[in-house]
Amino acid sequence: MSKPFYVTTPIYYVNDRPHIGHTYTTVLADVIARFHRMRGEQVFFLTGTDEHGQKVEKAAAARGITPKQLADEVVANYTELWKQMGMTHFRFIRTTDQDHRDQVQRLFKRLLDKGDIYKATYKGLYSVSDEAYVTETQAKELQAQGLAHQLVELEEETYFFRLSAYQDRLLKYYEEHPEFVQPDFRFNEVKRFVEGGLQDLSISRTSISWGIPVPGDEKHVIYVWFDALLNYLTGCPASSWPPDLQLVGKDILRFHAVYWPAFLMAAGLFQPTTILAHGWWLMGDDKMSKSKGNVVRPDTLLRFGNDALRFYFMRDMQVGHDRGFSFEGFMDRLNADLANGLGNLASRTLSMIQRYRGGVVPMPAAMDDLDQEMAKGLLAVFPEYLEKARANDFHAALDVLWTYLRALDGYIVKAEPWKLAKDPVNDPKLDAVLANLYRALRATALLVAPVMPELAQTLWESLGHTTKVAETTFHGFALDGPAIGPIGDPKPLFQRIDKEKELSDLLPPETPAETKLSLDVPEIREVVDADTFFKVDLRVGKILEAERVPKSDKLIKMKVDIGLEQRTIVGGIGKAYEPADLLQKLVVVVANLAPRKLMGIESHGMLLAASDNASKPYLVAPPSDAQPGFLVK
Ligand code: ME8
Repeated sequence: MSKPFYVTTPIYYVNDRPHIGHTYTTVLADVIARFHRMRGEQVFFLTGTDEHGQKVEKAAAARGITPKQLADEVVANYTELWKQMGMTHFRFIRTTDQDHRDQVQRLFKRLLDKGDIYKATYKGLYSVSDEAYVTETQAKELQAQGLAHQLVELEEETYFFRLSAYQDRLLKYYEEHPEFVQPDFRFNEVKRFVEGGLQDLSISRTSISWGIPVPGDEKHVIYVWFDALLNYLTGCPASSWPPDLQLVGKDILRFHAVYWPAFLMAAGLFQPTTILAHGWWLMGDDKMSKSKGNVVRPDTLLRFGNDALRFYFMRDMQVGHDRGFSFEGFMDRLNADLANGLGNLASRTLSMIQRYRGGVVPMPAAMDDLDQEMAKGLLAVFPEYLEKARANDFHAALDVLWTYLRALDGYIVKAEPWKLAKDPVNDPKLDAVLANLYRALRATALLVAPVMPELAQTLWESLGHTTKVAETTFHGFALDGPAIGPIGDPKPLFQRIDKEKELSDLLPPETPAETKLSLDVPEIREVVDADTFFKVDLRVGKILEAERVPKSDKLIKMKVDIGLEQRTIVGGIGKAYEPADLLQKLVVVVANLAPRKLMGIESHGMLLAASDNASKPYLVAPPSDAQPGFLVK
C-alpha cells in the first residue's frame, strides 16, 4: 500500500488569536486532505502552533503572564476554532510538546557532531528591527537608505548552521525538481535568492530565554525557525514521511524552500516534496496582520456557517495570488453562488421530481440533442474538476463547476419542464430533463464535499442517499447510474443573506490602539520654502518589471513607466515587497533626482514610500485611475 498523503500547514505563532489569514491556510489544507481521502487515499494532516521565540516572549511580557500561559490560552482559541470548523487534522502539534523538544535537541546534537552546526564568535553589525546579523553589503544598503541607526555593533558567541555548504545541492535539487515550489514565479524568487549566495545561519540566541536550550550549552536557546520547521518531522509518523504538500503563505516561503530542505539534507532525511505558497488576504492594499490590527476574525464570518467561509475562501482566492477581502464581496459571492445558484437549482429540481414523478427519479429512455449536450457536459466537467482540484486549484475547479450549473439554469428555461408536465406525450423528454438535473446535483454534492462538507451532506441526503458523501470515492462513480431510491426531504441548502442588514451589523475591523504607541515617528525636518519644494518633480509611474538585485535582499531593480519614458530605478524595498507583487503597481516617482549607482546599477529616480524609523517601507500609491506621467503636486 502506498504511503499516506501527508499535508502540512505552517504552525502559527501564539502571540495573538487566529484571523482569517490563518484560517484560510488551514481551510485549504483541510479541503485538500478531504479531497485526497475521497480519492481513496490515506491522509495525514498536521497543523499546530509555534510557541517559542522573542515575539511570544514579548507579547506575554506585555500582558504580564508567562509565555506558556499565553501559549495555552491562544492554543485553546485555535483548537476550539478548528473543532468548530470540523478540521480533520490528525495531530495538533505544539512546539512546547515534549516529543518535539526532544526531537529538536536530538537533531541539533546530530548536526553539531557531524560538523554542520558549529560554534563561533560573531563580531559585526546587527539589525535591531530585523533581529538578524547584517552583512557588509546589507549594512551599506541600510546606510544608503538613511537607516544606519538600526545597526548596532555586536560581538557574541553563537551556533551557526553551515547553510553555505548546501547552496549547490539546493540549486541542483531545484533544477531537477521543477515541482518543488508552486507557483513558478515564486520558485524563481527562491532560486534567485539562493543563486545570490548563502551565508551560514545563526541558529542560537543568548538574548532570549523562551526557547529550547542548546543541548549541553544551556545559556543558548535554539533559534525559533530551526525549532519551528522541525515540527513537520516530529509530528509525522515514520510511515507518512516525507510531506507531500506543505502549505505556506508567501511571507515564509524562503524558510521552507531554503532553510528547511537544507536542515533535512544535513540530517540525511531530505526527500522530494512540494511547497505551495499562497498569497495574502488583503484589506485594501495591505496585508492583514495582527501587528497592523487590520484583521478580520473568523468569528465575524462564521455566523453564516463553516461552509460559507470555506466556499468563499476556495472560490475567490486564486492560490498564489493576493486577494482583497471585503464583507460585501463575501456576501455577494454567497448569495450568487449558494443561495441563488446551487440552492435554487436544487430546490427547483427536487420539487419537480416530487411533483411530477412522486419523488422517484426517472431513468431516461431517450434524449434529444439538448439533453445529450447537458449529459455530455457533466461527463466532461467531472474529470476536469478533479484534475484542477488535484493541482490544488480549487478556484478554477469551482469555476468550471459553477459555469456548468449556470448552463443548467439555461437548460431548464429552454426545456420548460412545467409545460412538458402538462401532456403525458412529453413524458420521455421530461424524464430526460429531470434525470439530467438529478445527476448533475448528485455529482455536485460529491465534488463539493471537500469544500463544503455540511452542505454537500444535506444535498446528498435530499437526493435520497443515507450514506456519508465524504465516504464515497470519486473514482469509478457512475455519473449516469440510476438513483439509489426515491429522493429525500428537500432541505434548503443556503439561507440568502440580507446584505444591507448584515453590513450595518458588522463591526468595522479592529483598530489597534497599541500599535500607535509603538511607532517610532521621526521629527519634522527643517522648513523649506515652496519654491524649493516645487523643484522636486514627482510623477505617477507604473512598475513594468521588477527583479531582485543579486546578492542583496534589500534592493529591487525595476523598470518604471513614467509616461514620457521608461526608467530603471533601484529601490530598497526588497524586504517589504516581492518583485512579483510590484508588477503593474502605480507609484510616485521622484523624476528629477540625480542618477546614482546602487550595487553597480544606475538608478534614475526614487519611489516614494512611507514608514516610521522602525517599520518597513509602504509604497505610496496614487488612486487606481491615475495615469503614468501625471504630475504629483
Ligand atoms: O509565520 N493572508 O506564523 P504566523 C493569508 N510561526 N494567509 C495569512 C495571512 C494573510 N493575511 N496572514 C497570515 C509564522 N497568514 C511562523 C510559521 S512554520 C514552521 C512557522 C497565514 O502566525 C500564512 O499561511 O505569522 C502564513 O504563512 C501564516 O499564516 C503565518 O502565521
